[in-house]
Amino acid sequence: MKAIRLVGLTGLLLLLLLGLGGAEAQVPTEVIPYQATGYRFKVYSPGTTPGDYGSETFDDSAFSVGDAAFGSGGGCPLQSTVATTWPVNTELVVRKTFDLPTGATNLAVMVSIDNDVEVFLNGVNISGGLVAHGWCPTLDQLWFAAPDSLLRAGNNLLAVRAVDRGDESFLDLRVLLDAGPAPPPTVPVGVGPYGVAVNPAANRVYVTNYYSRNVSVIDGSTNTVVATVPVGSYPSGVAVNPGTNRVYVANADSNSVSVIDGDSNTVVTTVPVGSGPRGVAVNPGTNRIYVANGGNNVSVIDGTTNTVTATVPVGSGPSGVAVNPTTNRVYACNWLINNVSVIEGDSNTVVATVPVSHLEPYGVGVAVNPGTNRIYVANLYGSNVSVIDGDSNTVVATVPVGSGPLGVAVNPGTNRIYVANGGNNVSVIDGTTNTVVATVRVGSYPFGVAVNPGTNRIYVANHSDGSVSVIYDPPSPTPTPTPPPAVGGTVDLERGPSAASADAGDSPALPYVAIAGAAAAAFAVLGGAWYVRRRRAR
Ligand SMILES: [Ca+2]
Repeated sequence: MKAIRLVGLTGLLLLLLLGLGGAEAQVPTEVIPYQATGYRFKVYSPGTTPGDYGSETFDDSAFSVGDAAFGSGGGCPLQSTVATTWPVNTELVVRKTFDLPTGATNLAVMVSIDNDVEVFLNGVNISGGLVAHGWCPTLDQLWFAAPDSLLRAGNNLLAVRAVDRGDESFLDLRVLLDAGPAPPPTVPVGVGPYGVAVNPAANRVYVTNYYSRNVSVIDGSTNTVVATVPVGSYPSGVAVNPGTNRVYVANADSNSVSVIDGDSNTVVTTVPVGSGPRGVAVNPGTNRIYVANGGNNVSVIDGTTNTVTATVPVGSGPSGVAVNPTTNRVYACNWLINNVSVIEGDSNTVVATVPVSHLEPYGVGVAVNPGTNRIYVANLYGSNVSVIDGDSNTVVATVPVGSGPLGVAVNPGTNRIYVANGGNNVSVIDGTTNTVVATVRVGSYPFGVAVNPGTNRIYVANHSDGSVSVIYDPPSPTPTPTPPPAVGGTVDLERGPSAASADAGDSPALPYVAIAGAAAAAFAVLGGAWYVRRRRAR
C-alpha cells in the first residue's frame, strides 16, 4: 500500500508569459496534448529495454499502437485517465512522430510519471538520463527543455522510456512550443522533503526528508548532497545556528529535536521536547532554540547545554516559529486559532497576540526580516501573506500570493520575501512595496523555503517529488539615470550546465497566474484532508 498521496494543482495553472520591458506576451502552443492518441509502444521486462530505443533508426515496426495515458494499479487521481494498460514493475517505451512549423523554438516535454522517465527528442537524450520520481504523478511535474538546434521543420520524433518500480504505474506527457524558460535546477534529496535551513557561513543547506527520516546536507557551491544524516520520526522544521554550526531538527513524531553537528554531519544529541514539534527557530545571539509543539506551547532549548530551560504556553496548535535576534522577540503561529503569539525572549513570556487568518499547520510558514522588523506569515487558505510590524504588533499589509502558500523565507539583504505555494510556484514579494514582483515555477507541492543571503540563492523543498529547487535572485542593479518605467522585478533562474551551454543568456522570470478561486478551494480541501489523515495515521 502506498502512503498518503499528495495532489498537485499544476494542471489548474494558466500559463501567462507576461514578458518584460513591454515585450509582447507569448502563450505556449501545445504540439502534443495530454491523453494524445496513436503512440507506438511496447512493454519490456525490467532491464531489457533496448539501449537504442530513442534512436531515430530504431525499428519499432513490431510495437503496438495505443493512447495515453499509460498505467495501472494504485489510486492516484490521474489513474482515472489511463487509456492503455502498462503493467506495474515493467518498463515501457513510447514513440511518437509529430510535425513542427518552420522556426519553432523553446520546445518543452512536460511529463507526468510513476516512477522514472527518460526522454529523447530526434535521437538525442534531453532528460540527462533516467530521472527518478516518487509519489503520485501530477500534470506538468517534470519539464525537459529541448535546444532549439534540435528542432526541425516537418517531422520530429519523441521517444520516452518509463520505468515502474511497483504498486502503481503511470505515464502521460505533453509537448509545448514557446514554453518559456525552464524551471530552476533541482537537487534530488530524500522522500518528502519538508523543511529547509541554510548556514550561510558554511554555504550548507539542510533539508528534512519527512518520510525518509533523515536530513540531506547540500553543498551550496556544487548543488549536490554531501551527506545524509538519520534523525527522528517525521522530521519537519529545521534551523541552524551559524555561530555554533549546530543544526536543529524538529521530529514531529518523536517529540524531540535532533542536534546535528555541522562539521561532522552527525547527531550529537537528541533533546526531548513537547508533543508534535513542527517549527523550530534559533536566536544566534542568545544561542536559544525555540520549538513550536502542537501541544500548545513552545520549548526553549539552551544551545550550550542542549536542555529545555523553559516551556512557554502559547495559543492552540503552534506550528511555525521565527525569531528576530535584534529585538529578541519570538513569533509562534497558532494555526488552530489563527493568531501569532509574540514571546519576549528574556522573560519567556507572551507579550502580545496578533490575529491573522488561515495559518498553515506544517510549521514552515513564518519568517522575519530583522532589519525592517517585519514578520511574514503564510495564510494557507487565504492565499495571502500577512505582514506584521514588530514595533506595533499589528498587521500592516496583506499580500495576495499564489494558491495555498506554505513556506516563507526572507532575504534581509534584498528585502525580498519568498513564498512557496501549493500551486507549484514561489511568489517573490518586494518588502518595500508589499507586492509580488515575480513568480517562479518550482517542483511539486513546495513546502519549506530558505535563503542564503550571501549567495542570494533560494532553496525550495518540493515535498511531492523529492527535490530542492535552487533559485538565483541577485539584487537589482543600481538604477540608471533614465530607466524605463518598471513593469516588475525579475528573477534569474539559475541555469544548469546543459541549459547554460545551450543558451548562455539570462532568462527573465516566467510569471504564472493561478486560477485562484477553484484552485485555492481544492487545495484547502485536499491539504486539510491530507493533514487530518496524517494526524490520524500516527
Ligand atoms: Ca510505481
